[in-house]
Amino acid sequence: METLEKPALTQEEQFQARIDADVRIEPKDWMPDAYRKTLIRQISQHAHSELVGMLPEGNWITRAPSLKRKSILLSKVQDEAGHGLYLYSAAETLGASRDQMLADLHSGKAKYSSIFNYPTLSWADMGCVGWLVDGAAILNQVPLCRTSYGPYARAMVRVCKEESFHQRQGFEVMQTLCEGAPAQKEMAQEALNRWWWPTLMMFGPKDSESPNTEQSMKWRIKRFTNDELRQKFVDMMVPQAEFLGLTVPDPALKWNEERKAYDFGEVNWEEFWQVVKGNGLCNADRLQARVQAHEEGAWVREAANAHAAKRKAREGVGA
Ligand code: BYC
Repeated sequence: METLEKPALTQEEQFQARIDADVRIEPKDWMPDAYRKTLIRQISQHAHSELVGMLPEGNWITRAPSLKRKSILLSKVQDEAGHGLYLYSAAETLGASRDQMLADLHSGKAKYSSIFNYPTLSWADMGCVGWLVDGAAILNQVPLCRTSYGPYARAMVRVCKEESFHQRQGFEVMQTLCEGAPAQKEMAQEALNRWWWPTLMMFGPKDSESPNTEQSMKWRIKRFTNDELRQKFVDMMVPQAEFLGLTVPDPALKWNEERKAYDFGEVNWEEFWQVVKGNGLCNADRLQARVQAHEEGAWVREAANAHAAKRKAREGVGA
């Protein structure tokens, strides 16, 4: 009797079968070009966000209200630099060059998170960045610890541990202000009013308008959609705002008993796309500060390279 042989799986089908079985993809494994490209795009944008993300908080290091607050803020900003480094390294395992990634950031070609194009105007903004922005980052990044690409997933484990500390410190800044004088509580409310909507934008466009979500979900690069994470964020943050005695600036916000989730108002997508396109309040300043820091750091890179070359020659590496 004739047996019907199953046609062999294509390389792409084998790849998808590994993803579906939750087997991690490692740098030397075969992968579709589009998977590699999507990962380089997402990881490098993420790395850039960490670097640019140092600037709004860096703005307050010299003006922190106490030595304790100053040293906490300083180490938080240093952590962000470290996150950028893990992420650039993860992108390099996919064949991306660090010089090229940085050149794309400096020329304005590469994207980074919209949130860092808003100014930090008061000390309460340090509370809001930690509480809301890092809170959003954690919600987005904890699932990325299970992303399908090994080096990215492993980098995220450490990033998330540090982000949890950052978020706690932000909440604690907010709590201190809310339990303080009326003027301090007002400052906290005013900061929440400015940061709430931009934080909701961090999760990206609505699913129906997100060109990358569907494929990234199939490849398990993303484990939740933009809208799913945004909803989780609102559900997590509203009780925290209530605990602080603050009002979330959204008149449409309402608990929906049927969905067991909050209904909330529409994000201003026009503002989001303007910021993404480079027209936000601080886009130009942020890029200029990054370019200047890179130029001023040239001597450090040159010295490190010269030192490495000398050591290589002395130890006969490569001989
Ligand atoms: N800002 O198809 P979509 C942090 C772009 S670090 C700017 O949904 P995707 C922190 C998107 O790139 C925060 N651009 O894209 C650091 C795409 O454009 P391209 C960063 C945005 O990739 C220091 C287009 O819009 N976190 O929290 O499937 C201190 C269409 O979007 C934004 C990460 O990078 C935005 N908000 O989903 C404190 C996490 N949203 O590339 C805190 C990893 C979307 O096609 N990244 N765009 O030209 C991700 O999870 C995903 O890339 C996103 C977007 C959810 C952000």
